[in-house]
Amino acid sequence: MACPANISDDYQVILIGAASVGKTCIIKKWTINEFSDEYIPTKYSTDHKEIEVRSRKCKVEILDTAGLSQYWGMRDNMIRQADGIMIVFSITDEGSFEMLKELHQQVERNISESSCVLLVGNKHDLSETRKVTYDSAWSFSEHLGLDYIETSARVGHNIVEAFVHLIEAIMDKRLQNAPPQRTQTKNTKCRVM
Ligand SMILES: Nc1nc2c(ncn2[C@@H]2O[C@H](COP(=O)(O)OP(=O)(O)O)[C@@H](O)[C@H]2O)c(=O)[nH]1
Ligand SMILES: [Mg+2]
Repeated sequence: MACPANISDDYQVILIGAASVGKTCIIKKWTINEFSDEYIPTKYSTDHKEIEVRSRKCKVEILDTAGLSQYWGMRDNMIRQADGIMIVFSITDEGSFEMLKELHQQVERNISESSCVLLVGNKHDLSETRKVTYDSAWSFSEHLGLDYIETSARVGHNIVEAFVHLIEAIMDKRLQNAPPQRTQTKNTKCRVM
C-alpha cells in the first residue's frame, strides 16, 4: 500500500436530500454541537471542520444544499466537485425516502470515480413514529451498493460516526489510487569508475 503521506487531507462533503430532513441540523450538530427546532430553508452554505481520522489531521469543507426543487440545478456541479456525498432522508418522512431513487440517479450522473456516497436516515430519535423501516432503508442501500447509517441531529446519535465513516471511505479510495511511493536509496552518491 502507498505511504499515507502521499494523499491529500482536504475533503469536501456535500449533503443532499429533500427539504426538512435535517441536513442543516446534521452539519450544525457536527461543526458547532448545536441543534435548533427552527426550520429555515437553506439555499446554499459552507462550513468547515478539522478532525483527526486515523491519526491524520483532516480538513473538511461541508456544503449544505437546498431541499427545495427550484435550487436543484446547482447540485450537478457541486456533486461533481465533492469527495463525499451524504444522501439524507428522514425516517419519519416517506416522501423523502421515495425521492432517494431520483437523488441517487443525479449522483450517479455526476459523481467522480474517486468519490464516495453514504445514505443517511436522519431523525432516529423519532424511531417510535418512523414511517420508513430500518429493513427497507437497509435493503434499498444494499441494492444501490451504498453504506447506510441512521442519525439524530437532535441527540447527536451517529453524527460524528457518519462523517468519520465517509472520510475513511474516501481516504481508503485515495490510498488505493495513490501512486506508489518512491523509496529513497540511502547512498545516492554517484561513482564514476
Ligand atoms: N426530532 C428531530 N428533528 C430534527 C432532526 N434533524 C432536524 N430536525 C428538525 O427538522 C426540521 C428541518 O431541519 P433542517 O436541518 O433545517 O432540514 P433541511 O431542510 O434538510 O436542512 C427542523 O425543525 C429541525 O429542528 C432530528 O434528528 N430529530
Ligand atoms: Mg437546510
